[in-house]
Amino acid sequence: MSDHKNGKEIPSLHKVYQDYFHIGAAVNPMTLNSEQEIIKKHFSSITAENEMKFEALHPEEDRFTFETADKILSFAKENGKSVRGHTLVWHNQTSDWIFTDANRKLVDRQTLLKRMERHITTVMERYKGQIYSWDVVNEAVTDSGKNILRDSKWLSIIGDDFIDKAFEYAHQADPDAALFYNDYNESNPEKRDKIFKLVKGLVDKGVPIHGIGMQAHWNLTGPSYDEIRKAIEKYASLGMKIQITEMDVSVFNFNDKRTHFTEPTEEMKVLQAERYQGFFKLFREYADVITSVTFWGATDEYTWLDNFPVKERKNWPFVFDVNHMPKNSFWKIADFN
Ligand code: HAH
Repeated sequence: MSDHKNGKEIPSLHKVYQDYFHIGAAVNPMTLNSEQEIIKKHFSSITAENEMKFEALHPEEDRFTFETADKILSFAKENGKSVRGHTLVWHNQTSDWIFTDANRKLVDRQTLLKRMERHITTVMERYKGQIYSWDVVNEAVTDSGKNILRDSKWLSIIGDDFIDKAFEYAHQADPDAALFYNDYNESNPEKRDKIFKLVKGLVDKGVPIHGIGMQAHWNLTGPSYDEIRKAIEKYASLGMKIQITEMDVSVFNFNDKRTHFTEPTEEMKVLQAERYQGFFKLFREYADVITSVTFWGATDEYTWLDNFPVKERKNWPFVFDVNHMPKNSFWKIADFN
């Protein structure tokens, strides 16, 4: 990997931002190998893309599987990287055993609370002191309708306070970890107001919550800078820290079904660079409340968006290209003075 591009030295992105916030990347065992040089040079924080999710760590009631997550933590330690934890309570990628008994019937509230507590406590105590912030609850708010909370087994079995309990157990397990509520479509005005109401309710009840994770799965046309700014300001008005937790800037609109592109068009590249410039300008303005900005990957060689929401639609959402070279999107956020 060369450190120069056309005679220009490539600065380390996290060093450029050291007086502002962490620059993070989601990693997995494959990218920790294939994209290792980029991860080491440009990111001060890492998050396991899938390896700390419920189903990865706790496939059966009495069996925890920490090996892969442990390796990610060792990489972080050896390379001086901070770690964000993702995620403890979620409706996806969660083993079904937690909701059911031996006869495959749904368990009662007390049983599920006990199981939730054991999961949170075991995981957080194992990594105590090594993880600066945790996504305690992920994506509990619904996108449509007037309800605030999404229909899920956590909600139907425990009730609205499953969120309060998750934060209480988490705070008990590691009182020094910053505890986050994390969600997507976080800048959409309707969903933003629901997230705001939910978190305000928690804060008013004295639930130990410290921040809101804005996933930031954005694209070339939305959300607007104005919507993002309003979301940051509303969330921060609750005294919450903000982390940008899963940033990627898709070159497609969500439902664009075109799968034939083998590389991004010039227009996509130009627009993406402009968008990255605008987003990071905004983040720098709010550096007093934003404590980290994590991309949901590192280079365009691999992204979950290659298969979501449209299968086999290659995407190029990051600031490093498929060959790990800095894109114009990189220079727009690295060279801002
Ligand atoms: C996220 N959901 C999850 O938090 C993360 O764990 C996963 O690896 C990828 C994305 C985002 C999401 C979305 O943007 C739209 C619909 C459903 C889920």
